[in-house]
Amino acid sequence: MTKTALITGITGQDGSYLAELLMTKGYKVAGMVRRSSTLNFERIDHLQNDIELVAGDLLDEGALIHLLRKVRPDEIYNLAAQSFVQTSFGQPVLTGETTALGVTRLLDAMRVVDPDARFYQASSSEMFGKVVEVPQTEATPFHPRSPYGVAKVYGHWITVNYRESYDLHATSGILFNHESPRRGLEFVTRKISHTVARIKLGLETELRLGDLDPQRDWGFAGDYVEAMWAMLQQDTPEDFVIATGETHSVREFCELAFSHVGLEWTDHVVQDDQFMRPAEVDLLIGDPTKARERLGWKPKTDFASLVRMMVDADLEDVARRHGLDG
Ligand code: NDP
Ligand code: GDR
Repeated sequence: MTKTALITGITGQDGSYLAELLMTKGYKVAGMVRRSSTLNFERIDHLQNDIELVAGDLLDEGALIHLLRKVRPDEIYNLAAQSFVQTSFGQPVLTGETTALGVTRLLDAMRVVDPDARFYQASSSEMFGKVVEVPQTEATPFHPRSPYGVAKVYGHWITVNYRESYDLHATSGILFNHESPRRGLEFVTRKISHTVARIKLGLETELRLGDLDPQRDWGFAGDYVEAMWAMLQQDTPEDFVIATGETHSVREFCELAFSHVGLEWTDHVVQDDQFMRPAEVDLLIGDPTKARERLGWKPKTDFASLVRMMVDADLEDVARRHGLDG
């Protein structure tokens, strides 16, 4: 029988990769989209004939109830969020409404309409924040360092709570940073790959960044959506850390991205206080042992391949947009 999946956040980076994956597995895919004055379907343009787009917003529980009655999904992937850490310092209440309470609204709608569906919550390594152990596992205590991280901790625990209180098949995937050519331009990896391409093509000379020391466990988004799906195929819902088990600094990402196009990063990178955060997360490195043992999941794309993939994609894209030779 064909399964139906509902993806919130389908217009985002992960939503587009997950929709592609589920379609190759024969799912009927519905994606929740919120109203905007201009269309922002760039990442899912190529899928639009094959997926159903339904209107809704994590801020409106009534709309979520109607939406679930209409779609009747077997699996719900809650990827929607205000996901940019820096913005969460400037818009902490909106971030809480969407990224924290939004999870309760959707879980509650599922409890009312579709208690037998399976639910995935997009939790984050930002919950570990000021880390209390290295590497971080499913058992590591949380110490978030931003309103975004705090909101994700709420989303994580409300998912656990609905699982325990109402016996829902609700899973929280604690995913470490994952990137791709579809990453939003304000996140540091894509900001670097995109600006490196513009510098290489003569459209720009400098790259302004904040702190270069933070270290992240960076993987490829295409690999990570496979883990989301695998988690919902488990008979018993549980939480999993998804990571590569390697960490690299922002500085290392710069070095590799510039050297890939034959440039020296120190000639172009300028530090700029406006990109510094009131509280920083210095070091993240995940231990994906449980995911490997229980889900059979492991990342396929290493750090250097990820950096090259992103720079090459931006070189091609920027050249095409400007009518230049890539
Ligand atoms: P993006 O920022 O690329 O996408 C976020 C999505 O959420 C967009 O589709 C956006 O819609 C939607 N959205 C925002 N607010 C609302 C709202 N009020 N109602 C409905 N939809 C809304 O995020 P990613 O794809 O990178 O991440 C997916 C999820 O995983 C997020 O929850 C993120 O916090 C989490 N996460 C991401 C990690 C990463 O490294 N990428 C790591 C760990 C967790 P619109 O296009 O209209 O703005
Ligand atoms: P992060 O991603 O905060 O880890 O959250 P981001 O790419 O924004 O920052 C990574 C690190 O780079 C430092 N940095 C800069 N960051 C940005 N965006 N711009 C800069 O100019 C810059 N200079 C240095 C940051 O301070 C930080 O240390 C991402 C999001 O996808 C979250 O939604 C997700 O939950 C986590 O990853 C895991």
